[in-house]
Amino acid sequence: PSSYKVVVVGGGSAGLSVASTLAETLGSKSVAVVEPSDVHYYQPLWTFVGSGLKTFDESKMAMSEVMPEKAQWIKDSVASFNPTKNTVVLANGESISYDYLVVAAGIQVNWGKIKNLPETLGKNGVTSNYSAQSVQKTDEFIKAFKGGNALFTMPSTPIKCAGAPQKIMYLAEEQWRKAGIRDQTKINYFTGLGKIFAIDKYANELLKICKARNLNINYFTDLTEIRPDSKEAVFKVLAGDAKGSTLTLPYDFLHVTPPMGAPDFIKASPLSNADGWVDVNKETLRHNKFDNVYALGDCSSLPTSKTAAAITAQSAVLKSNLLGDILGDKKEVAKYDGYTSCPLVTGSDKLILAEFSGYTGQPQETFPFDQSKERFSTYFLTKEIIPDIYWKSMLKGNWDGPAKYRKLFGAA
Ligand code: FAD
Ligand code: UQ1
Repeated sequence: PSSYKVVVVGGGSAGLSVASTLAETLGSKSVAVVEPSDVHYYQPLWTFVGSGLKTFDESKMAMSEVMPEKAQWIKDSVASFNPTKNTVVLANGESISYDYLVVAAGIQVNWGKIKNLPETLGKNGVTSNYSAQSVQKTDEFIKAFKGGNALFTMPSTPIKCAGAPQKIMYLAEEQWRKAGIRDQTKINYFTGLGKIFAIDKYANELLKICKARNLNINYFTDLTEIRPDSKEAVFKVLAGDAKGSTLTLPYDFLHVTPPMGAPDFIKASPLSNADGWVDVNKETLRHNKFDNVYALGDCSSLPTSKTAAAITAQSAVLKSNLLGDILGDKKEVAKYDGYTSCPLVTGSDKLILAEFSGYTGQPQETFPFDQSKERFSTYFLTKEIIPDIYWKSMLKGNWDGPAKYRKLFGAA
């Protein structure tokens, strides 16, 4: 019978940034990480990989390399939770017990919800940056494109990195312009939502870019089907006069962002809220029903935009509160303010660095300049510096996000 002080479910961005500190503080054999994958991916790099600006290899590391030395890696997936018994059951049937549980299993990408997507992905111009299997195909298909209809989609469901569906459009458009085929190319963006970005400060700048580069935005439209034989994409209209009708468009290039949602095994468990996410307090990250359970990252109910950047702030709060429970010191309760960030790459040398609270909708920018303007400095930061911070500091539990720099630069 295996038993641990803390069991962490998931060895992704969130799980490892928490497990590192806990294992270091609580010592060997105290912390287990349940993670089935052999590989850990730095998914934020996939926008760059999909446009040929970084290699796929730079986005991955063997799980054995990034797993905290003092944590016990249980190489399996969690099948179910028994929070009243303080146990999790693994896919192999074994039960693991814990004093404290941290759930960090990420979001589930529902490829099968688009008719014919699983079988067409990576073939004949259909691709997605949202999978390790197809992200390199994006680069291949952008470079092989000879003009025609290019479509980029964003679903109406919550997704991870809400900017990624459009970042790849800006990078593709630039390549086609440079290749001299922009005149023969029509670019359409289809979003299931009514805005291009949730925060107006950044949405306004993005809309100017779309207008200047002749990128056509279609709102309230969800991709539902791909017809590979006729090379057509079918959309459902979600609002307006045509609500309920379908739109069918031919494509020569199609970048799909599939619908996503809470992982099924969480949805089916007593830990989930009505929408399937792990039901935690939005400030303390503690479960609303089970006091010894915490969650963070993409699988949590935290009502902010799902990014690795958000996890930098969440992990600091979670660790402070959980270590307070375990070590019994009566510190002040740490509170998460909804911080998140989306580095909106708009070309191969420029970027809009959105940083804001998902709780207030207010910008929370680190630097003393207007980050809604396209800049090379923030592009360089995102492409060359933040990946290093991720591998060397965040995964080791030593990066709490940029809040202290924001204060240093004089922001509130
Ligand atoms: P993940 O990192 O996805 O990790 C979840 C882990 O849980 C995985 O290792 C998985 O194997 C494991 N797991 C799943 N099921 C089980 C189970 N049953 N049992 C045990 N383990 C399980 N974020 C940014 O901040 N900036 C960006 O620029 C950015 N760009 C992005 C671009 C793309 C194309 C994509 C795909 C994502 C991007 N993100 C970006 C989002 C970022 O990658 C995620 O928000 C972040 O990885 C979430 O961390 P997580 O730990 O919650 O989930
Ligand atoms: C960040 O800290 C982070 O995690 C390492 C990201 O994930 C990829 C980000 O995208 C961003 C923008 C940050 C914020 C960091 C700075 C220096 C603004």
